[in-house]
Amino acid sequence: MESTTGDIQEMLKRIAAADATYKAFDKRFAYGTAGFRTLGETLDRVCFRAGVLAGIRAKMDHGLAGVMVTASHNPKQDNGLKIFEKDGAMLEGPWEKLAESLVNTDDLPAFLTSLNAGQLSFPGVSLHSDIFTTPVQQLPLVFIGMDTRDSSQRLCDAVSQGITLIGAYPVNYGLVTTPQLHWLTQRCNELRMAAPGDGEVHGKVKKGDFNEAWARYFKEFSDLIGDSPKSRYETDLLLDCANGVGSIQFKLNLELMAEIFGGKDKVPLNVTIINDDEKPDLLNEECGAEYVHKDQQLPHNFALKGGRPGIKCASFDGDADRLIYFYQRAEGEGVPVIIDGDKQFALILMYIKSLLEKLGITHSELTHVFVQTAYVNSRSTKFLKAKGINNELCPTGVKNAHPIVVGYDIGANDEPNGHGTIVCKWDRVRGALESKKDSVEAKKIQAILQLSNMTVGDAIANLLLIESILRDLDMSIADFATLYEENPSRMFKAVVKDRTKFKVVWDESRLTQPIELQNFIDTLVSQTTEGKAFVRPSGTEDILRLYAEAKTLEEMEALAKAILKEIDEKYKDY
Ligand code: NG1
Ligand code: ZN
Repeated sequence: MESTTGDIQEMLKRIAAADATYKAFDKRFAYGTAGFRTLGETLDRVCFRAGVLAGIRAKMDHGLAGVMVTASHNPKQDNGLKIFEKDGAMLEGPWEKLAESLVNTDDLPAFLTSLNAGQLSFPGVSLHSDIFTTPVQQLPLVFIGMDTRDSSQRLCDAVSQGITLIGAYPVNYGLVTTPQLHWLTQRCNELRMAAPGDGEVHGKVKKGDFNEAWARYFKEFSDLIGDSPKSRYETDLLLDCANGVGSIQFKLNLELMAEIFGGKDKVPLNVTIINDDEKPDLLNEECGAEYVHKDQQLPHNFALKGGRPGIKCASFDGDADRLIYFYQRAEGEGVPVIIDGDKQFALILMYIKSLLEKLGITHSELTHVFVQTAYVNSRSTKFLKAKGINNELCPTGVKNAHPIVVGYDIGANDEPNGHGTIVCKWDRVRGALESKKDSVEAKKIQAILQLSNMTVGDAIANLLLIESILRDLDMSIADFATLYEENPSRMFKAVVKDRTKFKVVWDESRLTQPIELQNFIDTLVSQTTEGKAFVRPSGTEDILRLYAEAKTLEEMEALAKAILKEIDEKYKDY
């Protein structure tokens, strides 16, 4: 039903009144790689306005969008918000621009009026219906979720208010992991597409559907392997949940797995959880995937529940979309042996590729790609090449990998920090497997792909997927770590006056400006055994990042030191 002018004026009045209750800050909020992300106490108005935007997004396109309130692995005082599409994919680029303008406008009602009248336009955004009208056929819904931060509930309420006042409907899932919310949103979208007349479909999407689905997928794969004894695979796993929402959700998975398998002792995975305190004060504090990976430290409480040399361990980050595997090599050693995202996905792709080879399915029949960032260790690249895994680089950020991945039948993308996913075109996979569909290999391929959360990188899904493969291949955590041996590498930060002046080639592996700095790096790298180094401006922090790698730790450190010195001496004020 069309809104009358009076209705619209009334709606705008309410929006203006609510907007005025939120504190404005004298700064521009940017929609970066991870959405809006900064100090939680500055985000109330941003969240209210982003709620308005998400409501509009849902109205435009078959009535569905998602908003997750989280700052992931970042410190507890931060918070953030990410908007995503009905199929669980990241918000479309042009809409990000609109979101940023709307959130930062001086006059929200005037902005909305101009937007609706077409006086304000954003390339790539097509508003094919009135933003103030609520379609009745398929209600515009926005699925909302949050992590365990102090500010999350308050910010979620602000998001809900924005959604409601623009005439859309918030569906609040409370404490969920980021990938869980992406999946629930696309699940609802799928059900809606299957039953377009059913206006109540969303009521059938429960947050536990996610946990149930993955418990079942894990069991289905497990049934294919059978329970023959394993000599190397370790069923015990020590899991660090970063004191975040991942522990709440994964415990549900474990309960459901115990039910499905007919008892906890029948589940071929025995998880002991550490850092499962939901107190917001402890979130990501000396624990979690980012801490273990970047600081190269064992998480807090490691030894509390049986952590010791050789024990298989893993860490989630604060919203459970990153996963890092690790173990302690020897008593007293603080630096863990880390199995990063690249190695996890090398294992997954190798596994699938070997099953395809057993079935005689070639690359041209079912294409695959593994998309990584310039941060990949060069030993990983060599390994993948030797194994015949088709490998491409893309700039940092999932949205950059997505367009490449969808060009293949099976595609994975990851970042060393533990974020990654594998997706497929089900019709192509099923088509290629059709004549062999009764073989155990074909069943395993499908069961493994089913274990992947194809909407976004998911720590819970990836853990169950990787454990399934390790068990089938009868591999220990030490075997996993030695899949290939990385060169020593590290990331460094350099502060410069204006990082935007540093320009890079598309895949970020080289500077195009200042070219003298790139030449300097090239010369040093050519003098270093298996040297690799690059500098790029961070997309999320006001710094330059330097990646350095070499055959030995000493050479790597010397390489990094020389580049940092050069930046400090010649490019600080560039
Ligand atoms: P920037 O700050 O652009 O390097 C960082 C991570 C990304 C990704 C984003 C979003 C590294 C080197 N970079 O990006 O992988 O996670 O944050 O959170 O880890
Ligand atoms: Zn995260």
